[in-house]
Amino acid sequence: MPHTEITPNGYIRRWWKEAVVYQVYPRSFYDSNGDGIGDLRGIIEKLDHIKGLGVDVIWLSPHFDSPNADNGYDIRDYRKVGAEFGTMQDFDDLLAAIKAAGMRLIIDLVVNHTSDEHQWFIESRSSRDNPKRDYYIWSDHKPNDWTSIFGGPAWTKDESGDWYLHLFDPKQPDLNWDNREVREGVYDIMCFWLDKGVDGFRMDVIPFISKDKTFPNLPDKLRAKPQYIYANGPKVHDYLHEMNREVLSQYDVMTVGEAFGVTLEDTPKLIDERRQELDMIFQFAAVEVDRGPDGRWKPWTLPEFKAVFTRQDQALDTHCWPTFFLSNHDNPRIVSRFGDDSPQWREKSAMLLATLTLTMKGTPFIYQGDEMGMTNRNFTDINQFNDLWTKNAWQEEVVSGKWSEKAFFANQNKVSRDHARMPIPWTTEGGFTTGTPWFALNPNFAEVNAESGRAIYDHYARLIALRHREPALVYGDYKDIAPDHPQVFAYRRTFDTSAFLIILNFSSQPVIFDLPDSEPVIGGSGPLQGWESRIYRLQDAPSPCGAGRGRE
Ligand code: TEU
Ligand code: CA
Repeated sequence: MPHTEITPNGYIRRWWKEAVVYQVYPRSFYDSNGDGIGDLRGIIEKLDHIKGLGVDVIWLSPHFDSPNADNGYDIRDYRKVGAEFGTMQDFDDLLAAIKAAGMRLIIDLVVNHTSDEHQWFIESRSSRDNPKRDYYIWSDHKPNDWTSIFGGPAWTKDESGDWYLHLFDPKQPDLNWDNREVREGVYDIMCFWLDKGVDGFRMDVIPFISKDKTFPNLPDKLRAKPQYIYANGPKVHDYLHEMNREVLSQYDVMTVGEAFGVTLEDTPKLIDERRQELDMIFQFAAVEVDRGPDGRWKPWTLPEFKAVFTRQDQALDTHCWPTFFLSNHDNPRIVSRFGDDSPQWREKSAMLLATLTLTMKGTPFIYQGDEMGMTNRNFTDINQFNDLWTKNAWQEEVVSGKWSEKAFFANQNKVSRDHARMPIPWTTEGGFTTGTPWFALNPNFAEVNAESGRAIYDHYARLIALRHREPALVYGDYKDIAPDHPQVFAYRRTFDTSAFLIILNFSSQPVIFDLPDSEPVIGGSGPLQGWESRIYRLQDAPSPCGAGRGRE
């Protein structure tokens, strides 16, 4: 263990706590060869765009060989680059270019399940006595009523007459982590990439890896949210600790687990650094604020949203480190969801959400396109969607007659994962590809693109630079100073000798709010205007004019 430095408020300093992460969804980032699909060379060509933001780490969504039932989250060969993304040489060149630019790279580890086309599953399903039969979870009858996160039953009957478990699509069979050979196989894959020099992993639905083999039925109250059962298998902590001991602790890397279904109460079990499992997890409470008990869209309020962060802060002590994210490839666009995507307010509210993301406690994750203020689109036809989750919902909700088409589109236009998956519009002409894009660009690309989004991009870059200069914005204590205010999100970050006050107007109306007399570090002066965000530095000792900490 290298020399450890502890902050005055008790955090062990680590590079990944101080980092800002940018997520690339390669299929939609930039197409370098005109086949319509974003690729690894495309990321190299646009690396200056990422580097210019000042981010430290790139998280690359799956770049592996995959039949793409779930856009790469169904992996056929973990040691092979997907042909549409390029070659292993392209990967090595990308990694080298990222390092040369002074950044790090983490990749997606998707090992709760494989593709059904993975060699292990091909062997496993080939016969009941195949040596790899036990690599997956088989049963000679349907053992329970578990449902797939994507809809329908979680068990599929195979040709042998046995049933296999898939918590996602039938093309994503779940691995049997109780089999030591499976775990070793996964650890080998991890070492393969770590030895190339990658700096860690984002781990897909990692709390789901351990299954309760007594297979209890879903309790009634969790029927609509089975993830809270799936995330609580009996051995998840044993396996993550083992993975840490055997693999992760041998490298200076970061891990962030996608903790779908993990409660705040259970979070420290995964990330308390004394337990040596994961470094960080993604908590879902903030992005579930606009979802009802059935997962459908519901209106949200600012006090509910703010309360998530106070609860989180109170639940985690200095042995745990949070993340902050509002979007990724599974979520709608932040400006449409938490901001205002009308032409008048899109840019300002996108900037406010950037200010929020980069001044909160927890390692911030930015999703590609948010730095240009990309929006949701208005889907009007089922054929405009790509995502299997939405297509399944169409079958279950509309084709079955349960919902009207109108209700379906009203919901999907709020929640669809496809909002985030449209290709990046680099120019007013689109500029993603010279060919036909694999998925249509958002029809607003002429107005919303990297060129027109320059002011938003520059704002991100300024904020990232500020966060890097100011330990108070990384490690500082967090306090919401107006939790009940319906329009304003205002919080302090205080640290040793420095402190900041961040004030965000989550509305298009000007607001009267008690503001410091000093000039903000970022933001305008006078009363707080619609969607305005400001950052004030608070003076330690009250200044003669009375500005600073003593005043607010
Ligand atoms: O996501 C887990 C997951 O369950 C989400 O897709 C969830 O359903 C969604 O966020 C609800 O809003 C991970 C990946 O991020 C996702 O892209 C994959 O489809 C999924 O696992 C299966 O690998
Ligand atoms: Ca391509």
